[in-house]
Amino acid sequence: MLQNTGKLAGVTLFITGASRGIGKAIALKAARDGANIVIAAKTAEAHPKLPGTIYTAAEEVEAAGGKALPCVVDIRDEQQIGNAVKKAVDTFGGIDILVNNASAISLTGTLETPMKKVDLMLGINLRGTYLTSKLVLPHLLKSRFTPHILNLSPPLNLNPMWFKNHTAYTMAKYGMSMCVLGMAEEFKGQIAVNALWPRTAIQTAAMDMLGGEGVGKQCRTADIMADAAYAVLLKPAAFTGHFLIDDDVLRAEGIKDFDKYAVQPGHPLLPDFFLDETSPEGLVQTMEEHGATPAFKPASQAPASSSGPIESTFDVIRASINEDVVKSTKGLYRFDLTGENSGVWFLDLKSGAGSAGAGEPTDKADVVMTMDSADFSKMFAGKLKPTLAFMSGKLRIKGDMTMAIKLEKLMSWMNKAKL
Ligand SMILES: *[C@@H]1O[C@H](CO)[C@@H](O)[C@H](O)[C@H]1NC(C)=O
Ligand SMILES: CC(=O)N[C@H]1CO[C@H](CO)[C@@H](O)[C@@H]1O
Repeated sequence: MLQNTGKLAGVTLFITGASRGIGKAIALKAARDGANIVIAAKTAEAHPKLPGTIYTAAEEVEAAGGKALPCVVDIRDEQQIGNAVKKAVDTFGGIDILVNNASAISLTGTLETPMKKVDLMLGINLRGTYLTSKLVLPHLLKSRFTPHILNLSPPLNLNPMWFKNHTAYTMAKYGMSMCVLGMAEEFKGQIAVNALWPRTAIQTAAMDMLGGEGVGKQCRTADIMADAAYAVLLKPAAFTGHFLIDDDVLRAEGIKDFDKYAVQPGHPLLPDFFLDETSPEGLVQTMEEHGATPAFKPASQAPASSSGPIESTFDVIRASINEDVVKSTKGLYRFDLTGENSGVWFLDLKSGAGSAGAGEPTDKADVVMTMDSADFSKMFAGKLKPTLAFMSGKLRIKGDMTMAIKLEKLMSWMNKAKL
């Protein structure tokens, strides 16, 4: 756990959605330093299933050592936010930090999401964040401390997999992230504007309600977000425009033991939305599992897999080329392979003793052949006639046709040589 430093003593934080969960955890962490907390949230009366109101949160803030100002605010209402901002400034003399946490969620498809829900999500997440920022900004610009805006929103990941099942929610949440993108530049040198998002699901009352029984042990506690937010809020104004992940932030602070944040240490954790794996192969696999179409396959970027079926076909090709073949061909070939072993390969029968392998040819190819990688292997193994492949549309040829015909001769010669 990250130690408190006392550095937020006397600093005023305006936190939306602070009556429960992550927002409240951030409030309590700052309160332990002796910060002033404006709890701007909708809940004045306890929800039967979701305990906690702005008043119970205020009591907890005071008990932790902070000063609290609970304000009933619907962040869709300009007047109500304006009043809360004024009250905060009257009470604490200014506002130094804005945490935009308030958020609505409906993980439903386009046809299943009533416009009322769409408006709610866009109204709270996107518009509410923009509006609260707009009204708090003039006070941040006057802050005597290092002013910050911290939005609880994800990195702007345009992988369609994160849109497909819930386009409206993703658009609304990304609206918060776009506020970071824009305002970080707009207020560069004056205000630090960043986004923070959890790596894993976080246990909150709302999560228990959404996820049902058993989801809790796959979560980390809201403390990890509170500690990460605290670390970010102590950074200088130059630390801006970042899309941060909670455990990355804490690792950079020297935290090594993340079990302390787990609801059930050792239990596998549920990854949060919007975060992709770092390996391109893993990413393509995950996308396909989720029914999304990868815009590219990693093999077409880095086709150098040295053990695949295409590589072994090229081993055979390399073994059959020599100066004589080059002299009689004088052509540069490019193969754009699709399907399972997609990638770009070249066959240089133009210079020296010839060469072949993965990647783009060094010069402009005389002929480009596009086909499925499996058909390519079959063709070079003599199991699919190039002419037939071409006629049936399995093989597309662009460029010099005579070169393509020469290649057919080379192939039949290769296969005879093998026998
Ligand atoms: C989208 O929904 C499908 C079907 O319910 C599910 O299998 C998949 O995991 C979901 N993907 C994401 C990214 O939520
Ligand atoms: C009360 C509230 O809206 N809390 C939100 C704080 O931020 C997290 C992360 O976006 C949301 O899951 C909570 O709903």
